Amino acid sequence: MYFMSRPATLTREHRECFEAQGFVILRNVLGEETLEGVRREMNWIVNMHAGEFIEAGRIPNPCYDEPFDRRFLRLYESCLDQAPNSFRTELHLPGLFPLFFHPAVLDLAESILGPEVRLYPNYTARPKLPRHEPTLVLWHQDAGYTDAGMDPAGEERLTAADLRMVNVWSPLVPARPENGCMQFIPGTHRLGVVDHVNREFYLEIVDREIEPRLDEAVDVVCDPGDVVLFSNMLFHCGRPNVSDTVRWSLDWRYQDATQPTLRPVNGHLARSRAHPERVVRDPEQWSQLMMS
Ligand SMILES: O=C(O)CCC(=O)C(=O)O
Repeated sequence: MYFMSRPATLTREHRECFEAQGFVILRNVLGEETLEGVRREMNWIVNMHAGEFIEAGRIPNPCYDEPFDRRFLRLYESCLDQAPNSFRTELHLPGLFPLFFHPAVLDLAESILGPEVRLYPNYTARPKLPRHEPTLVLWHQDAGYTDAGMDPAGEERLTAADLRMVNVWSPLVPARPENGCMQFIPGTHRLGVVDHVNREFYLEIVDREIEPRLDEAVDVVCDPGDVVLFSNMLFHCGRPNVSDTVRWSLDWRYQDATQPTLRPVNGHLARSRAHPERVVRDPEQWSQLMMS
């Protein structure tokens, strides 16, 4: 069973599902206030883009009247090739704090990772546009993107498989096969890091690993408020968006903060018994930090 009702903490059933399948979908974890705050910030980013277009004389109006799931498409429909596929460094906005540091989500992360939890320095908002190759995330493991490195004591060589991470994915609009929901292949988190090839926009798992398993792919159908937890080793991709709306979503990661990130940046502490004074406190502090 992949789909669970709202948890207080990760129950034994959730944990067994996460461990056996590599993911678990938790329903209705985020409240409307959190979601509205995140959508407001996404609109703020879209306003920036609209402002630049107007200044350059490329569009006559900023399309304020368009609904959230269409406005970004309206702005870019005549120049899809110039549309950004994601926002990352832009996410240090106050309204993102209640999402990334959501107590219930952090409780879940803590129950998997232990008391020292960092927000890993890889958080992304995706306005996935219809028929837009750069937003079509190919079959991959997140671990495929992370180089190996040494452990904190400098004794052991680590790969992304050793990093003690949990990925989180959550949509701002209903995510369905038509608008490009994600797909997972259950159980593939146990296969180790497989070979990937470099495609134009993303890495892709090599054919010999993915093709025999495609029959087992499942659609990750979910609604705003739902939270998907998955392993950084799980085979996953986004379906093509063949609708006429934008599939807005966010993905972020937590990690056991006693582990190295294997990146040049360290992320931000979200829970800590050892150093509570270093935990990001509030939306204002978050908005003054950077992806670092
Ligand atoms: O949102 C998507 O379509 C893909 C997201 C993804 O690959 C991830 O969260 O690691």
